Amino acid sequence: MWRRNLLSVSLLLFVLLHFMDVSARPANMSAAKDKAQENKDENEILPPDHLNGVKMEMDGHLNKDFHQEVFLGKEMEEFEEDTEPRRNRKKLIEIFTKVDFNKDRSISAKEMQRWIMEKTEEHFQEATMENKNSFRAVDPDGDGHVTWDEYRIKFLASKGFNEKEVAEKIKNGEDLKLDEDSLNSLHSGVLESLKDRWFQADNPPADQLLNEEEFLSFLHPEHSRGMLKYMVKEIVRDLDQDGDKKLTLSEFISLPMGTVENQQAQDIDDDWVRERKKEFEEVIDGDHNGIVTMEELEEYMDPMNEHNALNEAKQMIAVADENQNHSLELDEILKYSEYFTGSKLMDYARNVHEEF
Ligand SMILES: [Ca+2]
Ligand SMILES: [Ca+2]
Ligand SMILES: [Ca+2]
Ligand SMILES: [Ca+2]
Repeated sequence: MWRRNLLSVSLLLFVLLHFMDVSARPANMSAAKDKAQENKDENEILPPDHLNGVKMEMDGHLNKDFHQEVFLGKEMEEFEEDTEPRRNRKKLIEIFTKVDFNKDRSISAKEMQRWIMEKTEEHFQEATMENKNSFRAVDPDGDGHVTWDEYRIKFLASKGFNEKEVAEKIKNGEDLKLDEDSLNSLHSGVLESLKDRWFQADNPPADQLLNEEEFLSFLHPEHSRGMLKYMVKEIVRDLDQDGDKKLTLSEFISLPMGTVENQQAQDIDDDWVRERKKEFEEVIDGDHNGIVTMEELEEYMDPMNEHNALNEAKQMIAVADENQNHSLELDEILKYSEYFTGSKLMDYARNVHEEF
């Protein structure tokens, strides 16, 4: 009797401990590790989730740094690295002087719009430069063309597969399905969606080879009309729950697939929902009928859209326009330095007039 009790008690303990062990395991560990690894190995040859100067990311999240990106252009990193307020202040004053095109010491919405377009172009030039290295990485023999197989090998190698083995298999026409177990370790469907995107980037006449320019639109769809449409289609597919290829507000504010690890954090964060609701109703849904179509989303995400740039300019001015004259003066922009550059200036109020 005593023994039987002991046995059931220890069994219960075992079950309890086991259960506790499972629930105590941090769920995000492996996901976080994978992500860091991914960023390190793949950022050269894999289409990025985040595109500088584009309002939405590939995973459907709003780009929260957008206005800083289009205000700072390629100087963005300088502000991040430079923590010295005096230098940042000087740089911000320099920028102010440049944005103020007619030199009346005040930035109008038109001037800001023009500046935003210029900075957007700068991001695209940077992407073009970076693409030269990325293309070299996928085209080692330098013949200027990359096949899907060549790219697929490089991609799998960046995922930790043995490059020679994979190359051999593909060369011999062997099915990669032999590797199904390891392929399962990739996000499901990632190869298919890359392949879709690859053939989408192949400009007519389709020769199934990408040259450097086509590879640029593979990595950076934001400046090619066809690829922009493709990116929008992908985002709508991920967010659309009833399959009508349009987005309602509730579809837009629920979490996209594949971000479940952040669910808890985002549940707590009401701001996230509030911001998305505001963006949906006030900006993305152009005709304000409660439905976002692919066309509306495409217009919203197009970085070269001048109408968007003007709206953004007005929004940016409104944030700091303390004297309500619909333009920005130097003291306003210095006071709201953190909003414009991401870095705070402690002594913004002092010496504003000394510079002039
Ligand atoms: Ca001006
Ligand atoms: Ca829908
Ligand atoms: Ca609409
Ligand atoms: Ca003002």
